[in-house]
Amino acid sequence: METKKRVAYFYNNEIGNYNYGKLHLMNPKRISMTHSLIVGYGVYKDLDVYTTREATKEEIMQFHDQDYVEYLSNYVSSTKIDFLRKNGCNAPIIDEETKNDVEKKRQYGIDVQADCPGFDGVYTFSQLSTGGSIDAAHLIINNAADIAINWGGGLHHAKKGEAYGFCYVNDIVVCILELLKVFPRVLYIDIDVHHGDGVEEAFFTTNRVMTVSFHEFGEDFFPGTGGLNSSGEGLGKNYAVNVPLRPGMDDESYKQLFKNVMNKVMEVFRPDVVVFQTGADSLANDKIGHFNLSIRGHGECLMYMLRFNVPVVVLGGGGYTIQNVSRCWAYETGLLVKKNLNGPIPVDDPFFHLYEKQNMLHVPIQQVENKNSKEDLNKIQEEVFKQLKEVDA
Ligand code: V1P
Ligand code: CA
Ligand code: ZN
Repeated sequence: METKKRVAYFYNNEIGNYNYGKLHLMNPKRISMTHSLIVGYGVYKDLDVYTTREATKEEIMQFHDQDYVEYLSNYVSSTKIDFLRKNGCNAPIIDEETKNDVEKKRQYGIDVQADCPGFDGVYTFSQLSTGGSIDAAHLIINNAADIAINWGGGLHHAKKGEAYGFCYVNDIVVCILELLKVFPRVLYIDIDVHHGDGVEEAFFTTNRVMTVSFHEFGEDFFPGTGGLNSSGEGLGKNYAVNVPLRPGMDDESYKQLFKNVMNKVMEVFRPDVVVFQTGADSLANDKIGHFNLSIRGHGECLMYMLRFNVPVVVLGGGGYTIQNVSRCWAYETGLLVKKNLNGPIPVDDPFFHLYEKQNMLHVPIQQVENKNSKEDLNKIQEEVFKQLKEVDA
């Protein structure tokens, strides 16, 4: 008989209040919107709910360079400095040299091409994102949960000494480093529409972590890494798995490929624990990604991994049509506690006005051309299987 899984959920009300800037596509409000739906649909009572704490500098420095973390933790925007000065604050706010050092900003990836703006609270925001992922790992380590969710995590692009692609601190790498203190083998799965480059890079030379990323690839799609041939180095050779895809992936083709690849991965790698990055920019109608997945299709991939009876840390990630992100992650939280959410958005939801155009949890998707032919997908699967044959875990 299948036993009920213990599902833990990390949330902090503060996280939705951080702001990347008016014109930016990353909107932390989607985390609060997800939470409201989780409460509104009554999923909350089936979860062990934890308040997310801020990760410490020492925890973050398990992966990131000290000078980068110091820079980030001291960051104060020029707007805030101007505001404080205008309001009579004469005390030194920050080392003027650090603030004005354009070279440092460039070095640490802040403000570069507007992807990673310096905004007020950028460090605390990153600490909250990372605190949830670390404590999710700890619950799994202590056998206090079978599944631990942190929708505020999943920021897969951040590099050791540099912010990148909307990500400042790589909560996923820190989470995996925690798990590696206890578990011999960790499997990382990434269904964000972008390549999970920061996580791949961090574990490129080890055979204790297998990274598997499904992503859109080609025609200058960000970040441009994650081709089939990027497969790990040294001891890590063959332990980085990439599934590069063209626009238009639909439920049927994505689910089939996902299940086939993950079945083989589980057979050859036999992980002790799974970390699942559930980026929702692979859904249809995303403002950046060009896949065409339904919320149900996306959720089926996550649920597929539960059959292997291995504990799972579930993290968020990208997602730029924010109503669909909250729909998707609330639906997936429901699935994890065996509830199949559907129907209208609860009318008393504090964000109800944002769903008014389409007030159902599941939204119809238009047919778009799938630029991946059956032959292309068979070829990719064949190549991935060839790589996995070489794995001797
Ligand atoms: O394409 C780029 C860079 C800027 N170009 C010159 C190359 N950046 C992308 C970054 C996407 C980050 C995705 C993060 C995640 O994987 C995880 C949280 O989802 C980019 C794009 C784009 N269409 O690819 N940045 C922006 N758009 C952007 C738009 C408006 C304001 C700021 C950034
Ligand atoms: Ca991905
Ligand atoms: Zn993404």
